[in-house]
Amino acid sequence: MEKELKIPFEECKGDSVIWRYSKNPIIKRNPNERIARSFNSAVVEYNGKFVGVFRGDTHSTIPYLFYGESEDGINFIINKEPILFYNEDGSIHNIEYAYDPRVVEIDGVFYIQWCNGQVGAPTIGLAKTLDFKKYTFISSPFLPFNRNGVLFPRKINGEFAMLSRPSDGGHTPFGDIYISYSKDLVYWGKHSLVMKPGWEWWQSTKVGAGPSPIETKDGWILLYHGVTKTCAGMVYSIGAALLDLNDPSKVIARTSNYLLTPEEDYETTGFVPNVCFPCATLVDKDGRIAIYYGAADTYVALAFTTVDKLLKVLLKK
Ligand code: BMA
Repeated sequence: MEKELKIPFEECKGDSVIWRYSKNPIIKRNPNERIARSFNSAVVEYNGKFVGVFRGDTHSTIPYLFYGESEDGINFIINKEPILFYNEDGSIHNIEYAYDPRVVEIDGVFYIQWCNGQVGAPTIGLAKTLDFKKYTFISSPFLPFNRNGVLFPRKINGEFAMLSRPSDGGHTPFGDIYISYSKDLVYWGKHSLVMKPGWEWWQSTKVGAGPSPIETKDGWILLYHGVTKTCAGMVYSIGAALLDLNDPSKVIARTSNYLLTPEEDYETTGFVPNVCFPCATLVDKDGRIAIYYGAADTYVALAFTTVDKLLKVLLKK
């Protein structure tokens, strides 16, 4: 019998909707000899442990994905060798670069989605694992350029559903969140718009899906990053939206205020200043949520919220 895991959680001392872990960041610079900076990473519960697929920017500055594990969801040991992905025919799938992973379990299979370099052009890579030892590459669901591929944690009306952000070559910021469906995880279609950048300055340049959406009776809660352009570069904040359970292209509500914006030193200072980039959540049976987010493209940090608080702010209860 698997032991029941206690997700990392600290109670809120004020009235924030999302609040930070008091001992942030949880992964500091140079977490091992191979990785200079780990950030924008995904953590799930597996086999009585917390396991993660971590973005690791190496000394060549090329990012790859690395496996890591932890007993408490806070202190992680990250492998020095990147994850190898195998094609169905047993050959190794060539990884040019890989970043911003998300991991979600659907019916006992763990799916990894990440931004995958293909001849220099990023698009979404999709792979699966049953045990975090052997990883099978499934498909490239979308044409380049695309980022922030995020699978829903269950099929919707009998089909897998994935959010993503088609974009241009990266020269001009552009970013709307779309949803696409697939019966087999290989062929994707029925694409439709979910949300565009918002009117408010913090989310007016682009938006991108964060962790896999959280199912509630009122809809899917989607944490997302909202980006603004300033004279000193872009600023990445965290907001939330509520999507219809049966048709998540329908946005029931979204926050007009950011819920977390770069304020602490580890968010405002680093390789890329002013970035809070959520990639994973753990949710317990009482609706407590641990959010793993990348800070300043340098650290992994942790923040907390609850399903009730998010629904309250979204539904203005
Ligand atoms: C985006 C992605 C993220 C990164 C962010 C800020 O375009 O590349 O990985 O955190 O920029 O640099």
